[in-house]
Amino acid sequence: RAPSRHVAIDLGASSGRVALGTVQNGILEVEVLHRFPNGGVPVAGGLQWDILGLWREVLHGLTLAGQRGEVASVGVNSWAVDYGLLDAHGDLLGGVHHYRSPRLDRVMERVRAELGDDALYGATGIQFLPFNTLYQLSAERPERLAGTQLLMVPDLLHYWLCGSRVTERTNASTTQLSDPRTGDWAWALVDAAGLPRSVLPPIVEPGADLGVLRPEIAAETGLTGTRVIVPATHDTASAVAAVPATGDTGWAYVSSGTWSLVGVESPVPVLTDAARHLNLTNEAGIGGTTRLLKNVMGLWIVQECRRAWNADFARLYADAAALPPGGPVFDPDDTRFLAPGMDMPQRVQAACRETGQPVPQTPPEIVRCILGSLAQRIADVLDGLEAVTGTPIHTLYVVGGGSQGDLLNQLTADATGRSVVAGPVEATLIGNLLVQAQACGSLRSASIREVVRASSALQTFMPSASRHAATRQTGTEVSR
Ligand code: LFR
Repeated sequence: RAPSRHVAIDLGASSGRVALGTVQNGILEVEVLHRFPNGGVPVAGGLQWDILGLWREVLHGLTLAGQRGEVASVGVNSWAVDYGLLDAHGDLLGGVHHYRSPRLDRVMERVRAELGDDALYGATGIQFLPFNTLYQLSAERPERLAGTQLLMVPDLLHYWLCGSRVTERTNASTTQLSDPRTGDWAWALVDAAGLPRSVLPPIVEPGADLGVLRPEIAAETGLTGTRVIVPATHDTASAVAAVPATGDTGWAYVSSGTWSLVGVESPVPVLTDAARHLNLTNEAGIGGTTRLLKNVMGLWIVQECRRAWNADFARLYADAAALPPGGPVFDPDDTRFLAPGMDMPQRVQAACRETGQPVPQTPPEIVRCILGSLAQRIADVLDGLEAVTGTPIHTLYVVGGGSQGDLLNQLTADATGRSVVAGPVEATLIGNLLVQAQACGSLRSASIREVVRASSALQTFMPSASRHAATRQTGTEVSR
């Protein structure tokens, strides 16, 4: 059977990739054609994305793909919650704000007080994060929303690629404006929030066919006949689609990158009080599944320290790994770590000092403290997920760029007492590509996860003999 070829564009908060995927006989080969940096641009006291710069990189990557021959389809995914506003003619109005922009100070608190947590969570099942699209839209000047239409970042690029204006379901779910039961916008909430309904475009499922590239884009890139097939446009949804697990339950995932998204896949949304109290989110996955998960701050804190230190990180990680276990830990989800800043190392030190622990001094000590704190937080969230779902979790799949970090993987195995299976590193690209391939009929009867397992090298980390690990093992034995 002839190979089928697809292009995935994965925009992450710190870097972007354009990759060519070839599916043949149930195996996916991925070749990254183009990598480029990304990040917030500080402008006039706020923080924005360089959306046109990203678009230029996308076009360059597509041109490289066009040089390789025929491509069946292309699709974009990115981080969640951020959007552009289009006027009636389809022109982008102003910039695209970064979810870490200080413009959102206390907006969530105001909206929560007005609408009530029960109503918000009951309508959407989405965790309260200060940057959700709902709060970003509530912070807009009302006149900016009048007569405009919102497109989430991947939707905006799809529009520029092919002219179609729709929102894809997995990313729409992160807005905190959609209903996890119907997959449509939560209209009563939209009305209650005072947002014009006309701002929200129709929602489509992952795998939807948006049509061929605009003629000028096809000519520019050499991609004639290539269709735009919507992947799971939320990067985390694409990554979760590519978790190499077998079976429906008994496992959890961490999509590890700038954020650590810790969760399970559920056949239905879980909107219980217990889920709300843990601030678990019900984001949409592929095939009508729910990603019941929680945002843990992730490698962002390390990335910002790196920016502040400008250090050799391979050396730093090796020194951090050589430190003895049992150092200080802090709550990485404290909102003090959300905003960018050259003082990130000092914020970590302050969090340790305030809780009466030894203060890490050297960069390796600080890195070790951050990774240990992330691992501990992941362990706590896993316990919460087990309690809410009533299903024991025995294996943790770590996917994404952060799965390359042996130290974090081992610390996670130790803190959680579960075996950690690491890889694939490019889970987001893989999930993106395989949703496109499936929509094009190229996987035949194989499931996406079967193809991932057949195509990826994975590494397992067992918990070392910590007290937690011993308890956990006994607990499993007893429950058997
Ligand atoms: C990860 C991610 C998370 C989302 C955060 C902000 O890249 O998409 O899932 O909560 O970025 O958009």
